Amino acid sequence: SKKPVRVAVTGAAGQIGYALLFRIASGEMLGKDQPVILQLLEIPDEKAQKALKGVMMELDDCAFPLLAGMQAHSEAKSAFKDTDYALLVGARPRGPGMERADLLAANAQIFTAQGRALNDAASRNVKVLVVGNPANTNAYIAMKSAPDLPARNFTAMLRLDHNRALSQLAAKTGKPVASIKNLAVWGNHSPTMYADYRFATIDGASVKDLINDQVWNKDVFLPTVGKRGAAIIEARGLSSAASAANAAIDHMRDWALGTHGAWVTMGVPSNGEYGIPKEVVFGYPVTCSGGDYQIVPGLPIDAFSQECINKTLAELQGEQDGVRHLL
Ligand code: NAX
Repeated sequence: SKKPVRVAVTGAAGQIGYALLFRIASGEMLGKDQPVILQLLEIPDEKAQKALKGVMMELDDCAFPLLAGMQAHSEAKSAFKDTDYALLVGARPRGPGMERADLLAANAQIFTAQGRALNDAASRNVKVLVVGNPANTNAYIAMKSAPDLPARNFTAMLRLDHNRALSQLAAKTGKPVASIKNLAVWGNHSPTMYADYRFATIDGASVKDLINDQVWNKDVFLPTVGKRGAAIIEARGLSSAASAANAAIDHMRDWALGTHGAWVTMGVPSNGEYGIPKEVVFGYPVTCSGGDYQIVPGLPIDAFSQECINKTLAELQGEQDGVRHLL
């Protein structure tokens, strides 16, 4: 049988954590033959640590055959020791009256510390997924704080946007979600993201031709996907949790086990692809194989798409400029 791998999860007692840990432990992320050791991080606060213990009691009670070990941590360096995968879910939420700059600064502090801890303690091949918002910028901060690790091992979650877009396209076309191929989401995990179905196909037919409605694209589809998080909060009274955890599972599974040619969306540091400045952590269509990802090359960008990409890039660069002095 396979040797266990170490999976660190931060914010482990939060609502995404609760929807995520059981699926990792059951083998949905890394495969039904891959034992895992969970290294769980929460803030030192007594209530958070106690809640984490409760989640671990429930994990125990599942008697998962693949769960080879589990630890609670209140400090990043011990939580990330030798870890092969790190899912950075915990972040500082926007409190009442909190300015955007304060939010960026609070998260910059968390993600510089966690980036350094990964740099010092994690496996040299660690795969990092940042879920905590602002996810792209937090991933950028962690990457910049971990100079001894490969930059490309730091990624941000845009998979929820990707999956939301797939679901809207399935509803619009009346076709199964699984039949839709080659969707791309560009940019920031925020309402400015650009979900792009120009290359998407269903059973070989162009989704763009099937829908053939640019007004729907611009006035219905993009706002629906972009504002979906707010719509969930409005309906549920809480932010997306199970769907966010599901997207995190999808992202890590595909990165680790491959997509067999299928496109998925990951936020990854740019090497200048599609004119995005180097190091900006940007949502791109990628394929995964051999434990690595490749940005889909050579896609034509029309005027409307360029305008959308410029807008989401400008937002990301604004965030990045707002934290650069803190790095
Ligand atoms: P919760 O508030 O339920 O849980 C967050 C947990 O993180 C808390 O238990 C808190 O104690 C812990 N935490 C805070 N700072 C920490 C630190 N420095 N180290 C370790 N743990 C820490 O939030 P939840 O609903 O689970 O959401 C978590 C994050 O995901 C938020 O930042 C949220 O904005 C973000 N999201 C990102 C999404 C994406 O697609 N990228 C979608 C869903 C979600 O909104």
